[in-house]
Amino acid sequence: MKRNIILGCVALAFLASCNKDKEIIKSIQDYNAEMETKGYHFGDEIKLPQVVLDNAESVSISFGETETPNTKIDPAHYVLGNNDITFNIKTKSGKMLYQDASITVLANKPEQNIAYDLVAEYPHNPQYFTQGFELDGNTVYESVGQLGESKMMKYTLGQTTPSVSIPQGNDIFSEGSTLVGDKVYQLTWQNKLGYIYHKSDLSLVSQFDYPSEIAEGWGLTYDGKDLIVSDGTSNLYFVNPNDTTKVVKRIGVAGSELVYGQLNELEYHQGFIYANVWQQPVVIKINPKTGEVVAKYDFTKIAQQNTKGSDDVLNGVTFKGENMLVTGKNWNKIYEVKLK
Ligand SMILES: [Ca+2]
Repeated sequence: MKRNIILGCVALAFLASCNKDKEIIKSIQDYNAEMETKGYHFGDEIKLPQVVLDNAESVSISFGETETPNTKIDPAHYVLGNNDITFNIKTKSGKMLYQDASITVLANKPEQNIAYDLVAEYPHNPQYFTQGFELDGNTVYESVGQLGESKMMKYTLGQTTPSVSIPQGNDIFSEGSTLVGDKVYQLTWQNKLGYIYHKSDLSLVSQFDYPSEIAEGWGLTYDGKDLIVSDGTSNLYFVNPNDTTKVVKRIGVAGSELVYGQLNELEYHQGFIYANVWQQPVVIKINPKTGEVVAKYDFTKIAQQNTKGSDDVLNGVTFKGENMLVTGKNWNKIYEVKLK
């Protein structure tokens, strides 16, 4: 929601200054709209319109509780991706004007396009609406979604029949899953509920609640310390697996030209987070400290063989040694690629 408040514009005597206030607000709105498309980079200055500079005694920027007069895009205040801020303008006539804005910060370095060779294919049951996908040794742990069909299961890579399959209630829509030690964690889409299973036989250990700021459960992975959760936005949330009620860190994910939204299935591998973008045949490699997208893998050719509509899209990334495995919802294959 955008907000602007211009107080005291009722008396006729103030009409001229009120018109000026409206001009100031309009100039900031226009500038914001232009910059929301273009984006900023760290080190850039917010270049306030001339009408603001001419008529403001002071301008500050607030981020929730904190406030700064600094108009530089400084990592002390901004993260990559979308930042909600408010411009606070004190006019020379002593009035306060406020305008909310979303500041889009992009990475300084372009993401690398990484090529790969297809080295192997394995069968995948096309009935599986893949939501979570992880290989451990030669065992695939897969979470399957859709109401009435949701389940958590494990099977040997190369086979399609699960050795264990735990179905869920008809009101549950399963999402991402990940291994945490000898447990498996699984998210649900809108049930606001997660499950923890024993890895060995997928017997249920317990359920958990989400932190309230995670609106929906999408993808899930584990970096050895925290769970990493996607919720269909450009944000990734770090959550302690032993206390799932709080977000310990949030990053916004952006490349040099765009903020990557709709992040879905995830995989943490050797210091980086890999994510596929919903309804795009793309996997991105993300620096977990900053959210910067450092590399991109284009799976257009593989997706073209499997994607007929809007549901059967690429959704499943894991690693087999140094090679990446990818699959999708209702795909009949798992692909192993060697990254160049
Ligand atoms: Ca995965």
